[in-house]
Amino acid sequence: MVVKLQRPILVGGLGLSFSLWMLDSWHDSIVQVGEFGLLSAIAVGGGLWLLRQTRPKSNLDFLDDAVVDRASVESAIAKTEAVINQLAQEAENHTALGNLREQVTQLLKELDRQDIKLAVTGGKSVGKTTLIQVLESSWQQEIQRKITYQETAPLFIEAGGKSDTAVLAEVQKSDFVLFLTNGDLTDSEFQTLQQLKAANQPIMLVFNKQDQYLPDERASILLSLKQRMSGNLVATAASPLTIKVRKHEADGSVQEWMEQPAPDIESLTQQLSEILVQQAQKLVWATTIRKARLLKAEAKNWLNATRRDRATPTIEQYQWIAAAAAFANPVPALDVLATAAINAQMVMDLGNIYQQKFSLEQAQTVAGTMGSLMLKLGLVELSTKAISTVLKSNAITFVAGGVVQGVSAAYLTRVAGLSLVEYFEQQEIATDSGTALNLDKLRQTLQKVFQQNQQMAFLQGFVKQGVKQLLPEAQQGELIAVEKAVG
Ligand SMILES: Nc1nc2c(ncn2[C@@H]2O[C@H](COP(=O)(O)OP(=O)(O)O)[C@@H](O)[C@H]2O)c(=O)[nH]1
Ligand SMILES: [Mg+2]
Repeated sequence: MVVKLQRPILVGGLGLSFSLWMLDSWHDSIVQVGEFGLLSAIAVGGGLWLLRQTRPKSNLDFLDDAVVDRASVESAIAKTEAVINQLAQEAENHTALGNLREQVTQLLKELDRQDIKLAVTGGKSVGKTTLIQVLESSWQQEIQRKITYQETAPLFIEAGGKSDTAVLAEVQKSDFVLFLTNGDLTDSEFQTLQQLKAANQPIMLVFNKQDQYLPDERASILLSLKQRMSGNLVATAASPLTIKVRKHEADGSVQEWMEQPAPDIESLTQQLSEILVQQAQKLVWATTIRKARLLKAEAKNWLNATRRDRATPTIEQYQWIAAAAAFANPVPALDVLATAAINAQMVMDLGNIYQQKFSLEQAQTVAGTMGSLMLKLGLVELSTKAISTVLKSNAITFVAGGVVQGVSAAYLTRVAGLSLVEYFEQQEIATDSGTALNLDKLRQTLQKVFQQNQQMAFLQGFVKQGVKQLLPEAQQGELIAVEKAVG
């Protein structure tokens, strides 16, 4: 391999110019040492100096900004416990309780965990295994903490294996993540990095196999990585390619031999050491907070499932009450329909299930608000039309008097009820007794739930069910006869 040192066509900051100047001036003195020496000089010059610049923007900053101390971890664990206790209160013998409680006990122990968990992730064959081996055998870190390495399953593999989501969830349980790439970031790499950052995961982007590039390519990749990843970034060569070394003897003869360059991981170990010396304790606490939040989400899922089991029959009950009312009095204008469809009592009942207590007056306000939102969003008109269409296509127009209104009222009640349930599910558990509605969120939820329940297949089933509820047996018999005749 012949390395030709060219001045990279890069415009960088002062640091970069300085590193180029250093390379130039080192060039003369190093050249006799042979290409291997030169390679390391390039690594030092092109890598280290470039990277120095990125250091102040470390994405460990959040550890400084946010309060990460023992008290904040304890408070996160307490919040998780509160959700678990709530579940125990609402579903005494829930099968998940034992496991959830066990995990809380583990979390409390984590507060004083000494060893550091380092996850190494990235695509297939980026050098994860190799890097771990090199780090284990050669990194003498200054703090007396045991470091356990964990190589994840490879990311970005289309078929088979672990899903990226599963890998990312697992990675969040480690204290620090080394994310390996072998060149400029692909879209999926970039997105994954963003996700990890969004999850407050301390991370370092490692450009491994940098030996595979010529110095100017290497520098431009680093620059591009630096622009896309504002934070920790280092370049390494965990297992550099063997290179041919040529030595000119005094007698004019030339000797050549192959040499295995030593791994180049110094900038990585230097930065890692610095981070660990300053932040090890905070890293462990931050991990514990992340784990507490994951556990809280798990407990909340169980709680929401339990509550939904109780909410569903409630919604169904009010749905048919609304249907009967609108059927019996089938002259309502659209707005009356919307308002009548959302029974304040249903709001109260659902609120009770979700520990959001409303007075009757508050519940009436919520019902009214939802009614006018549904009108404004055009849901009332849309659903009435869709339901008429379904009824017509089933050749049952002759019973139309009141049926459209009845089924529409039932349908809108259902959408309102499911929206409320979904809205309540997103609320924090207990503590906040605030019943002020977040209108924006409610609007979004309504639209989403409406769309989910608008599929033709669902509507057809729903209309049939509605007709069954509203019409006496005899008429239904006729209906079926008509359907059969037509179909
Ligand atoms: N040229 C070069 N090859 C490397 C480097 N690091 C790892 N490799 C090679 O890349 C291949 C895949 O490495 P491995 O550690 O198994 O990747 P993993 O799938 O991410 O665990 C192996 O052949 C390694 O020798 C490096 O820095 N430079
Ligand atoms: Mg591997």
